[in-house]
Amino acid sequence: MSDESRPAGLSSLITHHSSLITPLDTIVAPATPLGRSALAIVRIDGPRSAEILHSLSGTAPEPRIATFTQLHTLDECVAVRYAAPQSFTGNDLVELTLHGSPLLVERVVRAAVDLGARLAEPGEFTERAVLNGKIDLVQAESIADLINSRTALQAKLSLGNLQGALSRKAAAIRQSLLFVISRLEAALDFSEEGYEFIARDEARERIAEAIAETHALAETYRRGHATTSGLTAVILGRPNAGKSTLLNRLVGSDRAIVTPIPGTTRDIVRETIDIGGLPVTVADTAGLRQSGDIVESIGVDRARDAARNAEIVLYLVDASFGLTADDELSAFPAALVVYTKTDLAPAPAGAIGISVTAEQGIDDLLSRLDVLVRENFTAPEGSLVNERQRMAVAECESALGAALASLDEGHEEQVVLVDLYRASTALGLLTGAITREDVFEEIFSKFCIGK
Ligand SMILES: Nc1nc2c(ncn2[C@@H]2O[C@H](COP(=O)(O)OP(=O)(O)OP(=O)(O)O)[C@@H](O)[C@H]2O)c(=O)[nH]1
Ligand SMILES: [Mg+2]
Repeated sequence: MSDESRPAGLSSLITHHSSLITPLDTIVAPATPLGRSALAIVRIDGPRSAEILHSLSGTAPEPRIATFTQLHTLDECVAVRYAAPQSFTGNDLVELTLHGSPLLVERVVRAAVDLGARLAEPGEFTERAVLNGKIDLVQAESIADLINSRTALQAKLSLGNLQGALSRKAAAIRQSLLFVISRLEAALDFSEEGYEFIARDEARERIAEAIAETHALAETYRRGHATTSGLTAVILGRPNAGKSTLLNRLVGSDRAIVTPIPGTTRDIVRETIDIGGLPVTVADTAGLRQSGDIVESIGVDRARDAARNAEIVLYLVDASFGLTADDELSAFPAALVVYTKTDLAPAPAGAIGISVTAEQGIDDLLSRLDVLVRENFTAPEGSLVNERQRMAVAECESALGAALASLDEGHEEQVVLVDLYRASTALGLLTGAITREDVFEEIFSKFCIGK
């Protein structure tokens, strides 16, 4: 293995990752879904990629020059060669754009394997980019989120984090901790001379500031997670309130069965729509009532469970009957109450009323939902989006709290330093500046092959 092909960048910090123990091998995978399409891309990454391209085509294109060439595997292609470290992965990388036939793609991949490449694991190209310091772990996660995004707002948040919005916040906090750490360390080293490198008050102030920033970051998780994962809105109400009719109207098709018979819906019927820029899974449920019918009563239990776990509950009430003693609104105090069938009877003054039959109040309901989602769930730039990120920031916050307490109690530098290192390590784990193999496996196993 040549020295150039060894992952550089953060490699000195990486202790456990297996690809550093064994020499870097060359990997190959289709980067586009296997199916018939206009074009398909095959990627080859690693020290032997250019050599494999040469064996496949007889050509050795200049780096970054798209070169049309004949392949001996039964196709022609446009080959682009990237020379390390100027590639997505930071390694020598080749991308072949073929005609979009699964057969042709398979032949190229197999030929590359015959020439010494190995089939890539899911996310392995991105993992290599992280190991080479081209992107950090948060950015790598954002690539997966960007690929999976279903609304423009989700894409915007993911792109912001891919471009470093969250990483920069974490790095800034870590930087200011390292400032305090280095000065407390210096004070330890020169303690006999009686030097003071940072006043306790200044250390205290900087740690308190870092706590405030870490706390603000932790607070972004609820919205960040809601934005990337989407929301659930459950339609609840007594039998015949018009729940299934509303679901069908919202999704624009006859998704759920509607009849005049109370107790029509049993299983939960779910459909995802875009509300306020986020994917919202709307769930139609069984009408709430005591029922001797075992199937129906299971459905009613499921309805209550779903509503308890939902971000949004729409509680439907037939305007002709109004709220009754059998309604369960008190169990869902945050629910949005919607009076239905206003073509037959008016909704109480000030209440939200709709009639699907007469197409009344639907636009108003939709715009209220839109505002509800935008005000409560859409994430600001640089938000935390997943549990891994949330835990790292929570660990940092708690370590900083401990460091501050030690300072206030007048403990020695060593004691304060232990917690400051813990906080800084947590931020390092967040961005991948410090890596752990199990974390890597967990993240990259969820990627597509070829990414
Ligand atoms: N006039 C009128 N009838 C409606 C309206 N919405 C629903 N209905 C009627 O009310 C009856 C019950 O509607 P569904 O949508 O099945 O009610 P549901 O709440 O899903 O009922 P369950 O599944 O039994 O809990 C049907 O006959 C619908 O056509 C409306 O806006 N106006
Ligand atoms: Mg129904």
